[in-house]
Amino acid sequence: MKPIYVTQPTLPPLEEFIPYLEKIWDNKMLTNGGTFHQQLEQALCDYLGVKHLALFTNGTIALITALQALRITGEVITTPYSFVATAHSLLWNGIKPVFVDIDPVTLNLDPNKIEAAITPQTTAIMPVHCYGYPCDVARIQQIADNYNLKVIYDAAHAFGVKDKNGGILNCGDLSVLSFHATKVFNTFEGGAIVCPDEKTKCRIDHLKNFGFVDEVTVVAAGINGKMSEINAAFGLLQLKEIDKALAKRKIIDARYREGLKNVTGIRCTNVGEHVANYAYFPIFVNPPNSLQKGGIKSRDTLYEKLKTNGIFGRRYFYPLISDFPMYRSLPSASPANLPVARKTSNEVICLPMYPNLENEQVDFIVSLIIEFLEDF
Ligand code: T4K
Repeated sequence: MKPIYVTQPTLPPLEEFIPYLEKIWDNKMLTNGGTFHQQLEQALCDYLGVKHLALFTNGTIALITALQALRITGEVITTPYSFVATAHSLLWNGIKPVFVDIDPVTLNLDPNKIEAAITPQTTAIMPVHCYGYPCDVARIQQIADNYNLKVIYDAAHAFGVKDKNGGILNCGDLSVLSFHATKVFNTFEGGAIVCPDEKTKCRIDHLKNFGFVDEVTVVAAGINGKMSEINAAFGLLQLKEIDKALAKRKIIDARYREGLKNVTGIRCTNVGEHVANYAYFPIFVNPPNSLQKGGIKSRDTLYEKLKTNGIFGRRYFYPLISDFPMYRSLPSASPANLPVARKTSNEVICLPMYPNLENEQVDFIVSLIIEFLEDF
């Protein structure tokens, strides 16, 4: 049987990509803000309902650049429950991450715990809309306003996510998307910064192009964060099918939930379906006798069992970022400071979730989980 990975990109028929390649070959503009780059920026603004968006070569460089664009220094409050790129973007800017625990339902920064972590050095908050579940953006903004802090959302998982007030990508000062191959919308590698005004977009565009404003003027120590024409063209093609892909994800999400609803020891997330983009399908594994079987954690035993059967779920996000060597000596990384994040990180498995996952495959995964729990 072919392995079933946690995700698999949806690829359009190859022949549909050929005309885009022909155009690139004709124009001979391969990168540096070519036609497809411009078209994709506009198409994404329209689709996502945002005013300005700057494409990037990947989400990590976009995060690093977002911090530069707002001239963030000192300390930034962030979550330990994310992909390492979130905190790495701070270190790359010489900024000290300050980890704050997460909310047990949304799995995002707990707004009740942010204020206690603010010091005179704090300049910004970098929350993550983990799994595409929206942060409590209103509370976070209120705190930011009270303390005069910037907010940069790591929205790598949150393509197209809306809350009751509309698209969450308009929240905060900037939002950063990832278009990596494993994401809901992908350009092979890619990312973007969503920004509220033309002036900020201009600064970001300079920063992603080495700081060049024109042939002879460099206004900042910028980086090369530009998206190439091939990536942008692929994005335009992907965008045509995005609604269909999201609808398929929703069906898979519902099938998992139905299959797992009465399974003791497994819990699904519960953030309200109207807000989701079904980017991931995390489950929490917490059987009654979870430390039996030679002390091996039950989550990891299930993870291995799935692997043995060709199902490559992932423990996103284990270990916590705060446990990696470059972070663990920070005072805010202490386990006592992050109990909810730690518990979550020890229980979670993200099951395979992608539009082409078939019903039988979902049912097989569910049956393996049920069989595993019967063993206890
Ligand atoms: N912030 C957050 C919150 C993020 O989650 C991420 C990235 C970022 C920032 C940074 O954005 P980027 O700089 O990446 O744009 C993956 C992705 O590489 C990473 O983009 C993503 N988050 C993270 C959550 O997941 P890995 O190390 O788990 O990927 P990998 O290669 O093990 O892929 C997972 C599975 O997907 C594979 O087992 C097979 C399948 N796969 C993967 C690729 C790359 C495919 O079927 N095709 C593919 O092309 O990090």
